[in-house]
Amino acid sequence: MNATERMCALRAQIEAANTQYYVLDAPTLPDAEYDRLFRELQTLEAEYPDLVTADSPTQRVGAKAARGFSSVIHRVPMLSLANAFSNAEVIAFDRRLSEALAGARLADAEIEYVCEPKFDGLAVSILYRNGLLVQGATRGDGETGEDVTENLRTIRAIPLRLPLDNPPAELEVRGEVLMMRHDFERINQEALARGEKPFVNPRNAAAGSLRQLDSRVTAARRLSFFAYGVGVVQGTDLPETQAGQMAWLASLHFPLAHERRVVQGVDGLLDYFVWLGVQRASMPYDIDGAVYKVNAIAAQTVLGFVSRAPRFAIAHKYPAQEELTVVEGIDVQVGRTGVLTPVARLKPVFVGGVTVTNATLHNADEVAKKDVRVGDTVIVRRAGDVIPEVVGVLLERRPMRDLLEAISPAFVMPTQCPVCAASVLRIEGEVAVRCSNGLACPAQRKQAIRHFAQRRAMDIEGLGDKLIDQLVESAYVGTPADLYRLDVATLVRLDRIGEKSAENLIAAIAASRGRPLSRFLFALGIRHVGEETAKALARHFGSLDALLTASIEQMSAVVDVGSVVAASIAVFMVEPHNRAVIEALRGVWTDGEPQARKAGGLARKVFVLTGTLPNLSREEAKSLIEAAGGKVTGSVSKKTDFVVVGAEAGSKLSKAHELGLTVLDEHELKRMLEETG
Ligand code: 5U1
Repeated sequence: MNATERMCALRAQIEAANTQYYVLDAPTLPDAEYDRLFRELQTLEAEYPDLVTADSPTQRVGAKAARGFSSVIHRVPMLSLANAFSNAEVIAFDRRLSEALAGARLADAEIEYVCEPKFDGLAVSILYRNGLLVQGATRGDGETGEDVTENLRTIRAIPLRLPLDNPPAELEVRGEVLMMRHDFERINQEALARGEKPFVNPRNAAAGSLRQLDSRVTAARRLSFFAYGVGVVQGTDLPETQAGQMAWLASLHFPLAHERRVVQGVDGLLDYFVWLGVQRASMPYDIDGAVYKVNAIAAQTVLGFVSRAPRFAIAHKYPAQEELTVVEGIDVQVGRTGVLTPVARLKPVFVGGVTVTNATLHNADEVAKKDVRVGDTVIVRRAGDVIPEVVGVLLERRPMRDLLEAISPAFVMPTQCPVCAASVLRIEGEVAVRCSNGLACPAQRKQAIRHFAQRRAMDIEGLGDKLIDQLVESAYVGTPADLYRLDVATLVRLDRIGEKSAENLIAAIAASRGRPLSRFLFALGIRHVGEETAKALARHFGSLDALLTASIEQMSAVVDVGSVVAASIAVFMVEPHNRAVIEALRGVWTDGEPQARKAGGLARKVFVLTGTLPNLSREEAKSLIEAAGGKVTGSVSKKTDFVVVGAEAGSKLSKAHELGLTVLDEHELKRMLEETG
């Protein structure tokens, strides 16, 4: 192979790896191998500069800094979308369209729509001439944007050349540039390590990164891209549906949201909105709603545009997840393990669908870094079910600094527990500080009971926070074991507890007897023992007594349990107070772990999920498999029993074929679950 051939092969191999990694979510090359190929190509190109091509992966990062961005006029304007903030507005949208299309004899039944996430990023346009990426631009005001070609070229998810033998003379692909949450965390950590101010959210980070004059900086930020449409097209015919056009873009190696769906009618839209809302928290990037588009392009053409927005599409927005409010105080809360957490008391603000009055400030270092003071205007964020947090301070809104220094000095972590006044310890190597009083501290006691009773642990219905506070403060309950000694006569002595509620609570406590060992182990609140670890321990040891007599080595041998977890369990179990509580709780848990409903069914079968299943989310499929006794892992190996595939399955499917594994689709999985159930 001569140098030209080798360079050509390397380029193809590197771009294929980029597509696998960034577009198909299915990496094929280890990072070290990718870097080795990349360096080999760089060396060859340095030796033969005349053979460097514009679409070479080495050319994604321009070496020199630009002076400024020139303007790009959008030949097809980049429109914005009308917004719907309620179901009623979506229903009105569908009705408007149905009437307009019925008039044009294009719809007599329900309208077919394409639904996709509304990315919380920046809209861009990418122009390919004869298959080569020649220009990239921001949306700007929709008519004129900025030329960010060099920066867009650094995004590895964007093809530099279209994989077509006869590419169209011109193709403009539109979509959104965004930053994945994990990349956001990483660049913020790097910024903090350099003593710089972190970005407030992934969208700001993506915007700041895309508008860098030096594309090397953009490259280091690792932006992502998702396509959602086309602009100028010359020299090819496009499919006649929106979904068809999207599938065509996917075949050209453009990344598309996995959460795309085709639905029927307004019910389909509203169901999709709820479904996407559930996916939202576990998606790797931020979205702020769903976008609905009429699927048939002929119908889109008939519907046309109204002012600056297409009439055939709408963005259905989730309630805002970030809002501004004022800090009214900084309290310190004591958690289950005694950790002291500063919490901002806020002027109530509606964010992410709920009224927020408190937001975590994490720890003293975070408060110092963000320099949050009483009286400050702050950005509060609530993502999914996550505890609201203070993202940052709007320093420009801070009252005069000197004045503030006098009335609201910088926050200092107390040296005594704010609840029991015991001394506070800072553990070596940890940012957190802890109350030294253990379960003698009422705050820790309350949290331990809360943890024990929660739905995922012993699931004691009706034992809410207020009641736990009352029970602990009245000294009726000091440990979880005391719950099982309560009676109606004792409960009715508490304020605001009637006979009926007391009876219900006693019944709920009784109903929690007999929960499986895994739930009980999780309920004990041993450090580092989460639900999955508790399940693994229960499966392995079968009984609590077997675990109590196990050595650290025997515990470490359990999958999912390392030496740190094993040591933590051992420390918990030798503590006399903990042993006494466990002894007092005998009879409350049931040894053994529920297995697959039919012996030999899916028990211990190992599944891998890949691609998007038509009706089940990954989480749903995982819990169904686990409920039937199976296990879901992330990578395909000889130990895998079944690979469940959906749309756009990547290299895991090829690997399954290579290893001769059994491949199932969603339908077959459901049948298997039914048969073993
Ligand atoms: N996901 C998505 N976002 N977004 C924004 N699709 C989409 N489509 C758009 C815009 C402005 O416009 C087309 C409907 C023209």
